[in-house]
Amino acid sequence: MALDRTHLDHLAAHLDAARSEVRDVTKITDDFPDMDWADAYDIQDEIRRRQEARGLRTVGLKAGLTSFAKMKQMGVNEPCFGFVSADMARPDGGEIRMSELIHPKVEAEICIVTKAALRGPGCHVGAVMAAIDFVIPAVEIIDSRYRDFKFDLKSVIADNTSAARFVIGGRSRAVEALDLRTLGVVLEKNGRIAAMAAGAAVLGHPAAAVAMLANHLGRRGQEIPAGTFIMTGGVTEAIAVQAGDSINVRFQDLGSVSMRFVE
Ligand code: 0L1
Ligand code: MG
Repeated sequence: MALDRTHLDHLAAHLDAARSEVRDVTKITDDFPDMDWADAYDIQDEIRRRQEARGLRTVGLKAGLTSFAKMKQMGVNEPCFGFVSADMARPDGGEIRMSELIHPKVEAEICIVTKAALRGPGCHVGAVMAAIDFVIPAVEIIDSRYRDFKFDLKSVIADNTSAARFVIGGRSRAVEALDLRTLGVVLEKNGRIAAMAAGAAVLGHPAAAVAMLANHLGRRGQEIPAGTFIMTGGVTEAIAVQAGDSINVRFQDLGSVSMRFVE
């Protein structure tokens, strides 16, 4: 750990305020170049603690930067992990207010809910498959607090991996009824196909993202509890949206998730 408690608290307050005041900031490693990976996750944990203390309920975990298209888009080569809270959830087919966000982008995500705890190290795809209660589709709306999405991985992790909104829709299915690798996803923006991919775009298998999350938490002395909602990461690159845009994502065997962006 390179930063002391005072700096960690200061940076958590800084990013937390940027989120609630809907304003962008420069990446925090500009001022704290020595910040290490543990610091980045400690800042994220402190943001989570502050939000929970204000009554915001954490309702799930997320993996980000798990598809090769997304890593390429952002110029990074490893995933990151964060959390989602109840205030970020919006209904399927509903409206997302642009005035509450800085510069949102959408990501189509295959999500799971666990029925057993997962703990690393050594967690693998097989253990994850045995622990999946059901699979459900969602769209994540990311909104980096960093100006023009200019950041490095440590800054993004501290900023709770750009988490902002999410919409769960479609229908849930038992994992045995699906092939998560060949599960096709088509993302339409204003009625036109903007991106498409299959589940294997996520680290070869979406369950691999969950195993990486369990192993990451294991290194921090934590686990994924039973009953956890987990977003495995966008299958394609993220797609920028503006007021007036409609998004509809079709997930093979899982139905559709849609939303409209309004002023
Ligand atoms: O969910 C994600 O993949 C977000 C990762 C953070 C980087 C970004 O803002 O694109
Ligand atoms: Mg995502």
